[in-house]
Amino acid sequence: MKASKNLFHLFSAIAIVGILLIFFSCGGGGGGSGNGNGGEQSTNYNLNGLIQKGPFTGGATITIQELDENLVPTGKTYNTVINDDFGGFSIPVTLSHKYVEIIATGYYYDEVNDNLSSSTLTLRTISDLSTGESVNINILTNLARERIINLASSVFSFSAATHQAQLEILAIFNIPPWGVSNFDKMDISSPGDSNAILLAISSILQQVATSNASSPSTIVAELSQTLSLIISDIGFDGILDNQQYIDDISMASQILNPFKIKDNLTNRYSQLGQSIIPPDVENYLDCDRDGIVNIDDTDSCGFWVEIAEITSPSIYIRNIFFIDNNTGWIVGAKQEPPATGEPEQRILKTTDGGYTWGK
Ligand SMILES: [Ca+2]
Ligand SMILES: [Ca+2]
Repeated sequence: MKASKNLFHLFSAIAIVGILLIFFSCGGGGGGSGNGNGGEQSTNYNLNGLIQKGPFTGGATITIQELDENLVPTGKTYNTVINDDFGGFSIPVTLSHKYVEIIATGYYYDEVNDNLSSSTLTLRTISDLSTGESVNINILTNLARERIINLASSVFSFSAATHQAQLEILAIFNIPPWGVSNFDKMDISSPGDSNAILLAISSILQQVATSNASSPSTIVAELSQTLSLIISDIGFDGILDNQQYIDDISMASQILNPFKIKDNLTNRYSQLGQSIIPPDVENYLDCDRDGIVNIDDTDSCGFWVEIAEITSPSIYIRNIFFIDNNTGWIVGAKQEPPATGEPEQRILKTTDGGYTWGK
């Protein structure tokens, strides 16, 4: 497979150099908004986005608070509700500053347990509308919010604080940060690596809550408590130190069934009349708990991962077996069985885990 353990260490080293560069290049703090200090110039936004643990259901409430350059609420707020079961919202707002905090409270579809949450969950984001009017609120934006505020209150600009908080949170889940979108642009109902990362972390924390809950009715309370504890642990040092939660996260990452999660999500959206391709959550779990997520690991942990359709040589598969992660055979026929007689047989072999097949 690709990448390796060493690659992540390289990522970490480069990331630290990158952070230092940002740190030294933006000494003045603040963030340099186009609105400036006096900031009375108003801008109209068509603010929209998705609220997702799993998708929030209709009736969820959303509060938008304008924040000033120091991320302090100005007192200007807007309220709206979600009208569908996809977690979507859209509201025109007029703001004098580009920073907002969005707070959403509601029931959600639980993609791990395939049911609606038994009570409401509150998720937040702190976002910069100059990066776009679409702002998604999810478990990652919720984890990052307080850390961003703490970093931005020191010498970090808002964008550097956001970047740093995101690196730290991904590191808790052993996820290399390269090419990852801003948390508030991720969407569990679309394909892509960043979306897969969101779905993996959402599902892991849902599983932690499920495992720790004394009954199904307390899963959401358990999830809220888990989120609060992680937020306060990483608030000032960016590192999760609570060993119990480190172990719980690792265990959840192992026991989750990623294909059931994808099926659950696909079926849920299908029941609501929407066809989706869920992201490949299996890539960002760690099924053997060695600290390397599956996409970068050489272990397959006994489950199959779809990598490519075999188009050449053509084969009608009858059986497939592997003796290790890389070496396997397909037994089949050159074409679909004819109505009478036997089709011509074919055996193909792979030595690279199924990426290429030959005779
Ligand atoms: Ca800590
Ligand atoms: Ca692993």
